[in-house]
Amino acid sequence: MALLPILRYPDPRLHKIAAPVEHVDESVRKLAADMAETMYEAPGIGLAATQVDVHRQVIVIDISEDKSQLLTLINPEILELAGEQVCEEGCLSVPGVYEKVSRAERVKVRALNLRGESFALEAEGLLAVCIQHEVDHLQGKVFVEHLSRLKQTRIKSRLAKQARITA
Ligand code: GNR
Ligand code: NI
Repeated sequence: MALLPILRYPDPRLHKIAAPVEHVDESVRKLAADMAETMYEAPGIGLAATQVDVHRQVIVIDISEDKSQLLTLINPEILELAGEQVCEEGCLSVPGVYEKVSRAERVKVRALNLRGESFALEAEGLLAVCIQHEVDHLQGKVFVEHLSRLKQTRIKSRLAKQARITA
């Protein structure tokens, strides 16, 4: 296993669109394992391959307290969205920024697991938020793009300033 470096907003590579995985092979299982290790170490509750500069449709999620509920979604497809909730979101690619985002309350998603088998999952609450946040990443969208232009500009300048300080 290996820890992978996480891209930081506003890196343009965060806007690349991930390609579907054609075969769930050892390279995909290795990627998912490395992503899970990276997510747990961060720590975060989700990670999309886009964030580690791999533009393939792979997501890992674990919203449990004790790291016991690892979910891997390959080629996720959102089948249904229902209701609305507002959740304060953060992102490992936008460190230190937490903002309220409105999303669907419930989501039904179909994906492949690590054995290449198709499964469907219905989620609500935080898990539903996390799935939508990660699927956005695979489509090149960072959560701040749900915010006003003004907030996006402020966040960009704050992160650029931070990057100058830490450089
Ligand atoms: O760790 C994370 N926490 C989080 C909190 C609220 C809504 C979404 C998230 S996902 C985030 C990890 C991450 O950046 N995934 O892409
Ligand atoms: Ni994120």
